[in-house]
Amino acid sequence: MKILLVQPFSRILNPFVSKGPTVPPLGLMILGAILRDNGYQVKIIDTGIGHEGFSRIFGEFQPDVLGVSVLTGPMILDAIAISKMAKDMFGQKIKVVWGGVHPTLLPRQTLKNPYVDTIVTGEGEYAFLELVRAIENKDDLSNIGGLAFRRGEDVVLTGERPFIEDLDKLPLLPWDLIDHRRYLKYETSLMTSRGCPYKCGFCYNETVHHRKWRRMSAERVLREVEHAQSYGKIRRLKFLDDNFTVDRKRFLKIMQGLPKDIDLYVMTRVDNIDEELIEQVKRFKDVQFSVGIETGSPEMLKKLQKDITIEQVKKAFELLHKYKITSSASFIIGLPKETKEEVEITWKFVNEINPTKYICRLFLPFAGTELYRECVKDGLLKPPKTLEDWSTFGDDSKFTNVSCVDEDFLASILRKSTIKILLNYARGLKLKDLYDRLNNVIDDLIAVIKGKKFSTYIK
Ligand code: B12
Repeated sequence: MKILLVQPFSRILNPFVSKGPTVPPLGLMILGAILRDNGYQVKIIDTGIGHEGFSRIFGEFQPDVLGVSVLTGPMILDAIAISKMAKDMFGQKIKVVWGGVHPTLLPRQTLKNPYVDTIVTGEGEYAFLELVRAIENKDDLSNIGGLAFRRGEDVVLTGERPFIEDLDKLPLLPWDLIDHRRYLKYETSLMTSRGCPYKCGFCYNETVHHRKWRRMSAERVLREVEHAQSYGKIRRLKFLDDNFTVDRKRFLKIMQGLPKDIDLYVMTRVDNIDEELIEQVKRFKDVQFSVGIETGSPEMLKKLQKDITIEQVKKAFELLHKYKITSSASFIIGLPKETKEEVEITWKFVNEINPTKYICRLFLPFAGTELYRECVKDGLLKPPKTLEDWSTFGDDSKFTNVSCVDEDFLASILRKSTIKILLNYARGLKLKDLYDRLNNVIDDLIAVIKGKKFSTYIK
């Protein structure tokens, strides 16, 4: 059996972040490793780094199963197009399986799409292996937990599977299954825990992970780092965990075991930042702490259930500035019922805490979040009726405004933000990086002209 795993194209582009750092399709890589260890032939295509045409890939590889990873937003359209192409070429011979956050949250609506046969909800590792085996042996799917599929006019949901408790048992990332040089050249992204104990109103975590935080042990994380390093020297290590510092002892152990001649990127919370934490990271070449602040308004902060205060934010940023740690702060504007004054408070607060890097996004009421339910209940949002309707999420030209602020004002703040972000970015850019990145784009263009690649874009 041959399985083709695809990361669809996300049209959310930032031309100035360049073609450099690219996030590897970590979910698909782990699925690929498990399938391969169990004797299946696997190919992974990440449309984010460009690829040959799908008709050629399908024609040459002749997959029996197509697995597609889908988030809410524009990538839905690409996921549908790839699935349709597979069905057009192979008919019912190919089984199309979707997984990832979006189909996990909305399996029934997703299955209304005729090109999707089965959905794996939640963690995919063992559910997908069991599904592939069942497809191979033409077994009934209803005994496999974590699936959704059509039976006649009905949709069958086989129920949630228990979480994978021991993440240490997962295989090491199979960098050889992807063009690892493209991913490891600038930074090495890893995910060493799942879930988050907090309950932020805009996050999917409560619904999908039930606020249960599970982690790899420090030893296992260090083995993963060493494994990645065997593919080439690590320049920057980026931990994509929703919150990397939940377990302080684990964090300190990992920091002590890492090579010191690297840059480090960690996502954390302001209430986790103190002198002890900073002491552990000072020895690295460059350290970036990324935190979600979301708003400068104390009322909004409460509404978001972030469980942090404006004072904690200020204190954390004082420390980060004192120790010259690179900080990255993200904010959201256009929150449900947010007023113009509250948006202005946020903008002022950004300038007050003055993070090194900064992201400002428009609020999107994602399914499976507390604020989504609230927006629907309060009549601020009509629930999107089709799978395609969700593809507009993240497309700034079609945003749904659930705030009390007019769209022009929100757009003006976003424009001001973008200028600030770009100026900060340009300030931090090293000449060598610029050269590397331009080089990459030129390589890509030559490949496209020679017909070796289907698409190129600057990310
Ligand atoms: C890296 C990342 C990205 C990458 C790509 C991620 C990817 N490979 O899919 C990029 C930068 C493109 C991205 C974009 C966006 N992202 Co993002 N991203 C992440 C991040 C930080 C890590 C993803 C990851 O690698 N996880 C680790 C792996 C192991 O988990 P996984 O991918 O979920 O895969 C597991 C299961 O889902 C399942 N599975 C996944 N795919 C498949 C496929 C098959 C066939 C099967 C069987 C199973 C399966 O099995 C895997 C193993 O258990 C997550 C946060 C997080 N904690 O996950 C946010 C997250 C996924 N992103 C999110 C959001 C909001 C976005 C954006 C909308 C943000 C924006 N406005 O710009 C865009 C959407 C773009 C679009 N739709 O076009 C939300 C999800 C919201 C949603 N409802 O989909 C998350 C959860 C962050 C959050 N806490 O809110 N993102």
